[in-house]
Amino acid sequence: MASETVSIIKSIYADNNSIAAKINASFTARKIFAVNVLGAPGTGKTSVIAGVIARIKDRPVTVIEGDIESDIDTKLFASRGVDAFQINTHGGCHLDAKMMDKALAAHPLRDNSVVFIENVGNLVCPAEYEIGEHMKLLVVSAAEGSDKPYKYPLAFQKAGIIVLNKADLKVHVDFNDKFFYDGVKAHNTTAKIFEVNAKKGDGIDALAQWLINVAAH
Ligand SMILES: Nc1nc2c(ncn2[C@@H]2O[C@H](COP(=O)(O)OP(=O)(O)O)[C@@H](O)[C@H]2O)c(=O)[nH]1
Ligand SMILES: [Mg+2]
Repeated sequence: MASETVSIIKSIYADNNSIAAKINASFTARKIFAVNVLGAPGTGKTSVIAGVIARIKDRPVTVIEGDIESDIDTKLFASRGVDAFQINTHGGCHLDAKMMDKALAAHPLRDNSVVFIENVGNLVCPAEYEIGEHMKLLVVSAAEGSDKPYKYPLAFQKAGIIVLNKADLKVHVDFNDKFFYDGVKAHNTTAKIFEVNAKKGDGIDALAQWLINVAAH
């Protein structure tokens, strides 16, 4: 029984990954750079995306919003003139490659664009599913505490870039920098790490510039 369960889970990931690889190849061929934005609810994913895309001047930008229900963040971006569309999972705790494939057929992206996909707010499942992205951007916030790298290792392992948001709240929540950074390093020694206050914009210039450079290569 246990071995059957393992093989079914393996096959779910294999099916997902083959669709994700197809999406990724199509993005790459069309010079579309895709960032999968992960993080728990309320860490500031939308705020970080908004700050970064305001600084991308020379390429088209699209934001894809993944939520269990609602289109609040999509409406926010659309109201600012950003090309944005919604994927609702209706209970699912993450986006998967099939959902992306279907959504992209209904809403084709522009060549040479940069696309930010805000995944469902959750620090667990979204890290397990490739959705065609070139890079995972993990948003964690000081308000969540410094122990998250130890408790949710996969999201930290898979991130190409880690944004520690709500840096302004560190002093109020006894955030332990050493404990946090030791935990990150234990799982990921290559990810670029930025500390920001997405609400005020502190640190967003450097983050956006780094992403713009990576997206250009
Ligand atoms: N103090 C503070 N609040 C922030 C910061 N970034 C976002 N917020 C607030 O945190 C809440 C959730 O942000 P949001 O971007 O919607 O998070 P999401 O659910 O991860 O997309 C909002 O009320 C934001 O104004 C920050 O750097 N500092
Ligand atoms: Mg959001």
